[in-house]
Amino acid sequence: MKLMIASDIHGSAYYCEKLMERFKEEKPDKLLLLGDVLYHGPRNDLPKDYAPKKVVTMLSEIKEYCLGVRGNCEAEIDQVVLGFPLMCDYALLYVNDITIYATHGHIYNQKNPLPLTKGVLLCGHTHVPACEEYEDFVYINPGSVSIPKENTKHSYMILEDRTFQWKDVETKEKYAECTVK
Ligand SMILES: [Mn+2]
Repeated sequence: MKLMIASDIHGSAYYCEKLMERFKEEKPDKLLLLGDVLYHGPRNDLPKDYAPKKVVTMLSEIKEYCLGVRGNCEAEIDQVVLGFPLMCDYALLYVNDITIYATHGHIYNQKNPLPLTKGVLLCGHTHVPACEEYEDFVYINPGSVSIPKENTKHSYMILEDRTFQWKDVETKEKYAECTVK
């Protein structure tokens, strides 16, 4: 299956719209959102075209495709307006023979992993793309759709077969990839 992965939209209607354009082109089987969907959070500047209600409208249109985990900026009311499950701290997925431990990253991360055996620990939260091998897992981060940090790109990821690709959400250009064993 083809999985699209995105994190840390933080209420940016501009970048969410770009993500929706890429979603229509990529035609993934599912879109996995790693949290921090609607609000900017007190440590971030407002992202471009900050409009959480517009983000709700866009994601609601494709809610049957959406899988989610809770970020540290999510509020309880988000579950009511978004219409797909988003309030758990982590989700386990088994995709293309890969066990994926999906979590936002503020609780469980590469320094505080879940009890993992041979899989991918997929986190957002840092807003910095990453692919790092550890003894029991590979830590992978798509970076942020709207507020990238450390001079990284406005990103999303595509998983096909066993290869994760990092792409620029505005240009669709692939700028990195990682194949897991
Ligand atoms: Mn965030």
